[in-house]
Amino acid sequence: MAMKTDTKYNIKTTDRETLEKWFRMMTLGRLLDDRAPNYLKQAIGWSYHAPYAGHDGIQLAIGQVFNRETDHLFPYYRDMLTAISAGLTAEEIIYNGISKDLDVAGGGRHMSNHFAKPEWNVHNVSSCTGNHALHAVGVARAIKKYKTPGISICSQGESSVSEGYVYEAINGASHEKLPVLFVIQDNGYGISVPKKDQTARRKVADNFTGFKNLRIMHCNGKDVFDSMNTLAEARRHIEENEEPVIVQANCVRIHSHSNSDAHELYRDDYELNYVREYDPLAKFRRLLIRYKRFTGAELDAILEEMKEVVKKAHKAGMAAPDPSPDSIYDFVLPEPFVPEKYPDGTHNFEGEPKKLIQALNETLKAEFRHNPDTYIWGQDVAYKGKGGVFNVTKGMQQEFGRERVFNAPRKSASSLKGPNSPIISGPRWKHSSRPPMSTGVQRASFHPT
Ligand SMILES: Cc1ncc(C[n+]2csc(CCOP(=O)(O)OP(=O)(O)O)c2C)c(N)n1
Ligand SMILES: [Mg+2]
Repeated sequence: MAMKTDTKYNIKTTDRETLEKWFRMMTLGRLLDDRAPNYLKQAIGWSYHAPYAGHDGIQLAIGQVFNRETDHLFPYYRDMLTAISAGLTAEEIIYNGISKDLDVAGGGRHMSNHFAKPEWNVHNVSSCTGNHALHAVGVARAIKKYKTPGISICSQGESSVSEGYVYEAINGASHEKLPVLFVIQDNGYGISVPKKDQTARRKVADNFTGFKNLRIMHCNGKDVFDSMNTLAEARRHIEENEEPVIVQANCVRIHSHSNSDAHELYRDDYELNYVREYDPLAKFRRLLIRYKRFTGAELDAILEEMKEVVKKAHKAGMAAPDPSPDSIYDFVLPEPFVPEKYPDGTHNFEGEPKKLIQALNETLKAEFRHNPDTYIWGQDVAYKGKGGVFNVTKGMQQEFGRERVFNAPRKSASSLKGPNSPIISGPRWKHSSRPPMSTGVQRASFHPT
């Protein structure tokens, strides 16, 4: 399964400029990752921090393959380096960590360590592990339906793959051949639960080997080059073969799960030592020196430079304003729709009384005629003339075609997630640079840019 054809990046031939760029980002990331717990200790903020150390190779690679002009990225709470590699600055990471108004993810509203930049389609995701797999698939459906370039990238830990909705997401992506890159960062644990207690296979991605239209690849997520080559090949495969790919990246978790966990309680000294020995940043540094691409002194100079960047960002973070208390209700609910025809919401239409089902059916059809960006799908909505258990969608597939009205697998979670649909504003969230609303029924507004 894991055919790798692209060995573009390696320590001998990758240009020096690229290597330096990677080392800078990896160094910056680790300085911030190591510093984040201090903010909580000093009661400044960053109440939740899940350190990424040990996932460095794969996270660097996710950010590097992500193209902010065309793609959509759904990172998870451990993805600090992914966010930096995608382009977020040290200031942006700190504003997010200590919930400042300038936080680009959501103006300080989201739980800390949830990195996003909606302006670039680096999306805000829920804290429910793996839930964003559905959203990534929904956006990929929009990319495919609207024939826009780009892919959707979903990143998550290995234990969250056992969630039912992740099955729905992968099943949907493979069934509809959607351009999704699922990256599973396997650090061997879901908090304190080892993966042998999560699923029968050692590599959870292999649970999906029977799926059609799906390529599964494995890589060493601790190794920058293997991660870069695997994700580059995965991206090529998605674009050329028009089907999803799962990449399972083998990582280690050097620290505790988060700042509310103490891994000494369930990991012995032997294990704590060996995960530190696998430190991907230390390995990358050793390689750069051993192959004479950089001297130790040059790398130390970069480290000092990055320390200055972090110091400056820290100062900016401490001086930045908190969100104004008046803004507490902003972006919680969309502005109410005020209809032009009946502004107070009551109509004065006189006519023959109709059955509710007929009225729903006619309303849906009227909206579908009015707005070509409307879609409906789900279990039983499209079969011949039936149109659902109560015939609400009767006649719609015949009138609007299979592209807009179609049956879907039995998947309750994904049907209920608003953004799991082309009913989404993207690649640029249209309404605001803040988190998008997630309502079940909206007008579609997918705006290729
Ligand atoms: C739906 C849901 N259940 C449980 C949790 C609590 N929780 C937070 S992280 C986590 C473990 C996730 O492990 P994994 O997916 O392997 O990612 P890792 O943290 O190891 O990177 C759990 C159970 C949650 N956030 N959401
Ligand atoms: Mg894990």
